[in-house]
Amino acid sequence: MTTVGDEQSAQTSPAGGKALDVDRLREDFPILDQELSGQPLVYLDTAATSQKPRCVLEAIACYYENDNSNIHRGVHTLSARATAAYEAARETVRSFLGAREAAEIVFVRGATEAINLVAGSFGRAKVGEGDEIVVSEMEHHSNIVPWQILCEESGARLRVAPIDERGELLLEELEKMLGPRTRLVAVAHVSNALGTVNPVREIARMVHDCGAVLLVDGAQAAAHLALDVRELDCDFYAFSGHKTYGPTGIGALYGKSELLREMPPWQGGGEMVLSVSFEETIYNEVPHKFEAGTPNVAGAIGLAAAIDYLAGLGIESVRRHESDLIAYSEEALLAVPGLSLIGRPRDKCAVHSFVLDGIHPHDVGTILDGEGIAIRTGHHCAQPTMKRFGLPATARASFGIYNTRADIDRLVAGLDRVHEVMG
Ligand code: C6P
Repeated sequence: MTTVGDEQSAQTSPAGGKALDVDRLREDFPILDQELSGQPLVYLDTAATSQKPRCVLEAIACYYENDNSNIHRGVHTLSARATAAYEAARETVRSFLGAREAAEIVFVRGATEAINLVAGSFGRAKVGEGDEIVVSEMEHHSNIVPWQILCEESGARLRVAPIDERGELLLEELEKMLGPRTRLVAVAHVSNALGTVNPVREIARMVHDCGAVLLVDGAQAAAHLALDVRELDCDFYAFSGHKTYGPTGIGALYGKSELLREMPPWQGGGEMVLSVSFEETIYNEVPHKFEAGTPNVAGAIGLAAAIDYLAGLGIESVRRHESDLIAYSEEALLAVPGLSLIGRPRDKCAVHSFVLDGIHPHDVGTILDGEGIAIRTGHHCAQPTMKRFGLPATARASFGIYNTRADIDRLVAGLDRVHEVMG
């Protein structure tokens, strides 16, 4: 047994919340009630995408069965109902993120599109030759490549704040990089490859002290942590619905209203305009200015249903349950011969990345699949993070509200099977 990083991982414990009735809530997820390879499914890939509770599936079906229409356009009743449901979903997201106004919530396809929107709009308007964008070494490709494209086009420079062996951001190194040339800092709230929870509030203070803005990639945080963008004091916050028990193809970008109002449009089309002539086009108000074309109405309604579902469970209870899973699985995994956990951050959320001595992660994933256990293997779209740890890939088990200690026991038994098969 070896560990990468410091000996002790000081898992922060949640403030409270009552215990989740996981056996009961699993009944809300029809997909979990099936066998794979003759074994009950154990789903440990929520970081890639979460499963969807029945209320989300029903909300989407109900919309298509009763209200389906284009929005903000028709005068007819169905259009009015669809518009009201879509805008109500925006209000649900506003409240979920703790934003001041619904106008600060832009519906997008997901975290990737949200970040590209900021790079393409804020970046195009505010970033020029000699300016600097700072990201961290633990970012997902979605929070690297849009900034690389922006830098190529603008002549700005991309700088990378390093992480340590635990998988924690070196805050003093980050602070040293910030200066008058810094325009924007983009960091994950939670790393998808390491599970690290970044101290966003502290980072925001540093970033604002140098006059730059902070974008937080919340793709891996939104389903797991209590969020309050005003308390975090970030300027932009991005997340995906499908990792938050909602459908694919929908997510949201929060942006402080003064920034969104100043930013130029990103994509052009219907809905983002008030009037168009060949001489002059007048753009719509935020957030509609950033929602060109017919949006994913059903997706927004499904996302709102997912957020209501999570809120009904209580995010403190979710955090409490998942912290227990992280602590229980950490101990269990470290007892597996030849297993190394990659990253031992003191504040970890819902993810364990690991490698087994002498066994390729893909073999681990394939053999576990044969045992009915779904994990993710590969570089997790975080190749620079893998490089930092000198690895091409890891195996990753990630947790959600429906996972149990019994799932982790099955994972550990599955890893014994991996050893048997691989000799
Ligand atoms: N990570 C994973 O298995 P989209 O694809 O737009 O919904 O999310 C992109 C994204 C952005 N940031 C982070 C931190 C992420 O984890 C992801 C998606 C998945 O880890 C798929 S690669």
